[in-house]
Amino acid sequence: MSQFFNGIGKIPYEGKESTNPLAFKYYNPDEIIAGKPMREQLKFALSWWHTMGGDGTDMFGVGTADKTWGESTPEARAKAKVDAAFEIMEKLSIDYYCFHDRDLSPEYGSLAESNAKLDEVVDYLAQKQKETGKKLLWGTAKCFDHPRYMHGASTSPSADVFAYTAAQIKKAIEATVKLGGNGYVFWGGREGYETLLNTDMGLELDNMARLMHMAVDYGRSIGFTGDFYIEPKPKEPTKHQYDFDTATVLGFLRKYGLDKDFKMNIEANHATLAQHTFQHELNVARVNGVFGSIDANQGDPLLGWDTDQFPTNVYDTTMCMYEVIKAGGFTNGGLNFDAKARRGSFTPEDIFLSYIAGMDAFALGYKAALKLYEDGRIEKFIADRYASWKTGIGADIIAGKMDFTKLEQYALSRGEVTDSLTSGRQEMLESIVNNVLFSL
Ligand code: XUL
Ligand code: CO
Repeated sequence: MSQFFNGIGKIPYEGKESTNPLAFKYYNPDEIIAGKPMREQLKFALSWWHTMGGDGTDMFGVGTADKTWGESTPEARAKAKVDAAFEIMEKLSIDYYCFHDRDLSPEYGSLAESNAKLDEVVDYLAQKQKETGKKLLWGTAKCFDHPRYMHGASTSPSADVFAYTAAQIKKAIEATVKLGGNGYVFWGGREGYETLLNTDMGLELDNMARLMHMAVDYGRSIGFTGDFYIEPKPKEPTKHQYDFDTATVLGFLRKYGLDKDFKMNIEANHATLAQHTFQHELNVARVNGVFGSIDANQGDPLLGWDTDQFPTNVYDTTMCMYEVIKAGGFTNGGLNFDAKARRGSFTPEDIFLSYIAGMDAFALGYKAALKLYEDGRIEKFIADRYASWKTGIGADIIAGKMDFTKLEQYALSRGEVTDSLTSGRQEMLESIVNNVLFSL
């Protein structure tokens, strides 16, 4: 097998005192943490689209990084991408990867030909997985870049486009199942609208649900036992994406009876675009029993678009992992780096340096989150704050023993309630977080 990164060896864990840029300072893959090796707790995944395909092209300029992998034909490039990806995963101690069908193998002249070429790459991936033990976290289909999807895929006004979408997703689910993936993602793509002046939103939403039901039926019929995910995002590429945020998606899933098969794939930068914190989205998913997986990245708070930066904000990774711990850890999901090195970070080393930055930020965040959880002050504060629901009138309300008339009687006899209000202590709690974070 050819090596693509000859100058870079396996990235070692050297600890926090190390100044070697090509070493982990916090991510120690085999260190046992909360009963499992760190690599199993964090379940890092490489994103095929950014890492193997993204060359820095943006609206103002062409690519800056060479992602041709030394090949000029699409077939040879697809195979070289596999070799290069497995080399990156091996050297970075990343156990999982995620793909869109067209990241693995592009579109050819017809759907049948595209399918046949995709099969070849999937067979090669299966062989590489067997040789290396690397795994597929989730698969998805790129139903948004080809011009046929200009008005959406399952929400296109064209029924033919709906049919094409179904065919493409059928194949992507087959590839996911063949590679043993435990997740299949629906990210909105162009499922949304630009103007309501040309849009039948009711029909589009019904159709989106129709397609998802078909996906579930087909996936289960070919032995997919994992989770289907929706990845909420409020805008971009369309002005209004139907999968706006977790709460919106929950309403959709429940309305259409999809909530038993779908969970959320929460992306940090998408949360920011929805004017939520990353933690908010994770929390909404957790308390509603639909937390699934994470697209790890970060946005720029001053920009209104999806910058997909590698996550380095440890405060955010800490609060993210705090939610993951409270959700009971990952089951089928994991931490997929839906992140790209900046356009100016164009060298092969930048791939490694950016993953090291993101992985260390999550390892550190996980350690801090565990410490925060074990410290117990935050959890105790929350429990105490709601103590009035454990006994007396609160317990009676929860037990369903009360109604408006009885509550009115209670309120009349109880009188004013100010004496049962306590401070929210936000500043004290924020300082506890700092205390735990910076005494690591
Ligand atoms: C787009 C995005 C996608 C999904 C997979 O914003 O996040 O890459 O993660 O389709
Ligand atoms: Co994403």
